[in-house]
Parts: sequence; structure tokens; C-alpha cells
Amino acid sequence: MSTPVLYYLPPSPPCRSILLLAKMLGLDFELKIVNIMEGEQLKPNFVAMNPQHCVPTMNDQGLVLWESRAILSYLVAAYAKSDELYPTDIRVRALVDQRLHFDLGTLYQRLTDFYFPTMFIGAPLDEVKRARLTEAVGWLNAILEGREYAAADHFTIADLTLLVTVSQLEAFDFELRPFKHVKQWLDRCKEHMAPYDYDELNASKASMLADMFRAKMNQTGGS
Ligand SMILES: N[C@@H](CCC(=O)N[C@@H](CS)C(=O)NCC(=O)O)C(=O)O
Repeated sequence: MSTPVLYYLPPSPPCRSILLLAKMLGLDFELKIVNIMEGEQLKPNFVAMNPQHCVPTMNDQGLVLWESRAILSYLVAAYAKSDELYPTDIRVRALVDQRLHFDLGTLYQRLTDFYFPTMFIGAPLDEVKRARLTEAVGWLNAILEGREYAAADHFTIADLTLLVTVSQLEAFDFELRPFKHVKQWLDRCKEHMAPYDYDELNASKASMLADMFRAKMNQTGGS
């Protein structure tokens, strides 16, 4: 059986979640860097494979998949020894899926809406977008109240994708102190992921994006 191929860029948050899961599963990818800062994702060969031209994109023996959370679910189903990370119990899985969709459509979306225009093009910070992000972090805080992990009584891929998002917020110096359950859960998840090269695969890359953001803020006078 041939090794699945992962097209990726190390600092990209959705790529980071895939690399962390691969480490947890002991899965070796054939890794191919696509430098989106240089527009490599727009090359005809890549667009022919993924018309949406985004990373991460995976090719597992002809199964081409993008959308990081769909890749996470597939990899657990295909390569994990148990269903622990993506439980097959339909009621637990429903909660995992809800959290995955919440991260995709709401929390991570609002993070990118607020930080990325400044980070990439030096646009001024938008207070309406900050308020919408803060609202979403509040929803996560409410979800996590009384729970150790986001969807089950143990770590799942819902925690993994949310961990990448929330650790990125922390690196951006988003004030997490008012969100006590988020903060406690974040520390718990970091500890859980420490043996899986967490610092190298996620924390250092979150800092790299935060440095880019701060450099742009300094250039534009922090407006
Ligand atoms: N929802 C997607 C987001 C993918 C995404 O936006 N990837 C960015 C890098 S972080 C990208 O490839 N941008 C280049 C492009 O879209 O052309 C996922 O979770 O995989």
C-alpha cells in the first residue's frame, strides 16, 4: 500500500491539525510543501487536483480530499487502531461533528476575519470583527463548562481542531482570561498533545503567524 500524500505548508493552521493527528496515529505522509505565499497552489497541476487550490490537500491512493476537518475524520476512520479520536457512538459523534462545524464556520472563521486582513495586507483592525470573535470564544467557553474535553469524556479530533484555533488566538495575545473554561481546557489539551511534537508542529508555528501579525501592526502604527 502506498503512503498518502499531504500537500501542505507548515505554519498554516489547518495543516497543523493534520500534522498533529498524523503524529498521534504514527502515520507517515509523503509531505509536499505548497508555498501559498509564492502562489504555488495556483499551478495548473495543483488546481487540476483541487480546484479550490487550498492546503491541506491529501491524496490517498486516488482519494483526493481537502477541508482539514474532513481529512481528520477520514484519517481516524482509515488509520487509527480504535475509534477513540472520532467515536462511532452516534450521540458522541454528533457532538464531535457539531464542534468541528462550529470551529470551521464560526470560531476559526471569526479568527481569520479579524486577524488575517491585518496580517496579510496591513488593514486596520475592525472592532466589529473583534466583538464577533469574542462572542464566539464566549460560546466555546459555555460549551466547555463542566467538561474536560470538547465533545467526549476524552480527547477527540474536535479538541484537536479547536486547539489549533485557540492556541493561535493565544499567540495573537487575544485575552483569554475572562474565558476560564477555555483557558483550563487549553492547558489540558496542550499537556495531552505535548508528546506529539506539539511545540514544533503547532506552538512554534502559531508564534510565527503572531510575529507576522505584530510586524504588520508595527508597520501600520497599530491602527
Ligand atoms: N477550511 C479549509 C481552509 C483551507 C485554507 O484556507 N487554506 C489556506 C492556507 S491556511 C490556503 O490554502 N490558502 C490559499 C488559497 O486558498 O489559495 C480547511 O480547514 O482546510
